[in-house]
Amino acid sequence: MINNKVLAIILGGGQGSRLYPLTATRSKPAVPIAGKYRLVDIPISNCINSEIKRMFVLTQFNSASLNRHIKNTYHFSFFSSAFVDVLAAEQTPGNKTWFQGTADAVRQNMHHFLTHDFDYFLILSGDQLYQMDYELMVEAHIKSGAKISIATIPVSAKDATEFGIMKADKSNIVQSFIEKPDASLLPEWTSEVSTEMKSQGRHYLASMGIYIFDRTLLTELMQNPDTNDFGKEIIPQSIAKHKTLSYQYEGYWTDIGNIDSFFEANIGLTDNIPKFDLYDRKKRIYTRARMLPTTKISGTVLEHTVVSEGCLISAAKIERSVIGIRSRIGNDSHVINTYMMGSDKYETLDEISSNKIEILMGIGERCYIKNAILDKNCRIGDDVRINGGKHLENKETDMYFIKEGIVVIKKGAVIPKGYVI
Ligand code: ADQ
Ligand code: ADP
Repeated sequence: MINNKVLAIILGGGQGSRLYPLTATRSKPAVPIAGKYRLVDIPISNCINSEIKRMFVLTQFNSASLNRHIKNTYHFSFFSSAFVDVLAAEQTPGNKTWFQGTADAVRQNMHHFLTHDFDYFLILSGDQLYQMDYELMVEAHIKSGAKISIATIPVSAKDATEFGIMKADKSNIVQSFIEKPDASLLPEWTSEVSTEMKSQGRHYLASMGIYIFDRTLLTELMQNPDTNDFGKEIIPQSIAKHKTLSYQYEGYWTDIGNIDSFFEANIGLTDNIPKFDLYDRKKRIYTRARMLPTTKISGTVLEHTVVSEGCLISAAKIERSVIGIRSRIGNDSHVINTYMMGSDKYETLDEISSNKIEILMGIGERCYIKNAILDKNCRIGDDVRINGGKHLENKETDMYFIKEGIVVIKKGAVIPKGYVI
């Protein structure tokens, strides 16, 4: 049982600029994924499934939707020591700035952590999609006698420049580490990997940004005020001095820190056998229990589509799309390769029949929507055409944001009838 040995710290995000505009009005952990969850549900569920039940979520700004989500979702037994606490960057007499980086975020909250009884810090990223049993990693950490463990995954040369890359010896003890190496340096950084990984061209051992630190060591390291980041400073400076284990993982893991990877991870859920398995009872992903009504669909052809609860759909066709909670999609509309996050509420029949609402929440009639992310509470008028794709240039308006061909309709945006993007 690692229950009382581990305290989990979830790095909920810096300014979240890479996920803009999804992070324009909410903190990164609160960004909705997969139709009904939020980003923070992934590491929290992994912790719960691994019997780790004390978690802090560090975030740069405190959004109402994050606090509400955590408060409404994670209820533990009255007699349990389990908790999920959000710690937002705060100004104190000793510190007037925001978190300067991941290690600084941990440093500034050390006084909150150290009041608890535990032996190991488990540091997690808040923007990754994966299901991992941290208990096995903690066991490997203890068995190896290491002071630090880093979860690692083999990656290809194309991806290697995005990650911390390391080399380990035969007993998986890390010998050297470089944060996001330049492509020209890569030939020196290949590692021995399994035959399967080799066959996929994944020759580089990347840090997954998941760390275990002995409590005493991290407490000591945090006393140096000049180190602000785990990847840039703490890890590279520590490996020569403190035994560091590479805990290799070969399951599905993806970083969803930018619009493109966020979009792909969501749309990937529509595959025949998605790499991220939401249907495995032992690796359940938890979220808020909303008690929504069933979804009603009429006259719609659905192909490789995931539909959440409480939707009202009478579109002509929906293909390779993820449709979020309470979505409404009108007659004769086509939705292709799109992640629609859904809505926070329904408009009442009275509101609708009073004709006070010019454009209803959701997608109207005869629309064509392709390669798009529709943030929550959008109102897409009738006959709107959104044809995302690489032919579109990056662009921002009050209503939308285009990044690498993906059209992101901003939260609550109203797209007038007949509008074309
Ligand atoms: P990056 O993901 O580029 O690389 P970083 O931007 O520091 O590193 O983010 C790590 C996590 O911390 C993310 O979840 C991020 O949202 C969060 N975060 C960032 N700044 C924060 C802050 N000020 N307060 C709270 N949370 C913050 C890291 C490692 C690499 C490794 C990759 C794997 O540095 O070595 O390969 O993760 O994804
Ligand atoms: P979801 O998780 O379903 O997306 P949100 O947390 O965004 O839900 O809330 C859904 C809606 O309910 C929003 O309109 C929000 O303002 C409202 N809401 C939910 N809980 C509360 C609360 N405790 N106080 C005020 N409004 C709330």
